[in-house]
Amino acid sequence: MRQRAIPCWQFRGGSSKGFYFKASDLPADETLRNQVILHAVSGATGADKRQVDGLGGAHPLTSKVAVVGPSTHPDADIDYLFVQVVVGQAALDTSPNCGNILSGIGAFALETGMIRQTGAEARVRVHMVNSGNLCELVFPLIDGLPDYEGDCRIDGVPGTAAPIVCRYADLAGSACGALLPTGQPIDQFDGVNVTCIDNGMPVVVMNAEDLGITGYESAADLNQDEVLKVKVESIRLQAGRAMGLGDVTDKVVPKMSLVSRPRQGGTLNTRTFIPKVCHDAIGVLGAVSVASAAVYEGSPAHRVAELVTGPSRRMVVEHPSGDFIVDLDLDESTQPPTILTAGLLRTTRLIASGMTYIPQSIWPDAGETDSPSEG
Ligand code: NQM
Repeated sequence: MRQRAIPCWQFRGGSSKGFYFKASDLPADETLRNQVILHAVSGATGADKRQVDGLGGAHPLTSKVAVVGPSTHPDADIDYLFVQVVVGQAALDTSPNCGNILSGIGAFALETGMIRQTGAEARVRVHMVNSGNLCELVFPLIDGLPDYEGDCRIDGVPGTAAPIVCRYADLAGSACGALLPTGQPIDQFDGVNVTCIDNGMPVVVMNAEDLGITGYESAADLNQDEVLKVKVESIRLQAGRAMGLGDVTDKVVPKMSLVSRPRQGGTLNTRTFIPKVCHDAIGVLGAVSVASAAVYEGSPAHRVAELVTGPSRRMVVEHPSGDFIVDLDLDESTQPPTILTAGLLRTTRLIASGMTYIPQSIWPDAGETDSPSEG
């Protein structure tokens, strides 16, 4: 039987890479849409960790999807649903946001004509459907299309590109409903003090030394440390329930961040499991959540952090391949301070556009297909 063609764009978004679809090119029914995405990215069965039969790159950071549609929010220009295709598990997770894939949404919306802007600078307000939060993306334009070239360098990405300023408002409780989903800044699981926090991404923050490591090991070494991974997963399953996320066995949240003193002049140092693989850097909103955890006195992150004071705080989150700058604006009239906005820089690039193909047995095509074998 012939295959069905679906328009698809590939962008690098920040330090991730993903497949961007128009919502109108996918089934409206959510269950069928998920089957289509799983097949497109992971191939038949969806459970092959090499994803050899699909588009995915066999790693959580290259197994990501954006579904983009007209805005359903009065203060946004465009809707963005993030879908994490779980590598090797025939599962999708829409509980988290992804700030990296988000950084390509403005470019995608302009490239596909979903929105139009003029002038030297685009300002695209994105509604993150996963959580209901908003983010404004500001980036250079040429003749109404994104200017990708520039001199902004971000860790985890070779070369330089045009900067995308990402301004997030109101991230607290994105997936868990509250910034501190357990109601307090310190909890204990398996005898380890942790902060369960969700400022854009549910993360469990703990001191590396409490888990028996220094926190300066390479990501590759930590990925080989089976004893550590068992300890981290045990805490994750308990923390996930305590954060109201239920059984997180097959979910990609909460992420697990092991923090230690900074070594490169930053605020604090991190090694972050997303959630079973140690990130070579750190996720965007993961970094915002870890930086936010450091605001709480006595918390594991606060204990190791070199903090600046004042209502506008630059937090430099060190990670295995460099550092990530998060600018937090705080209202210090409350105790503890309230985190108002988070700002950061990303870059993006359109890599490819075309058709991806899925079997008609999954989603039958009413008419002719575009299968190239026809030609
Ligand atoms: O935290 C990794 C990434 C991410 C997610 C992850 C992200 C974010 O590096 O907003 O960007 O935590 O799975 O893309």
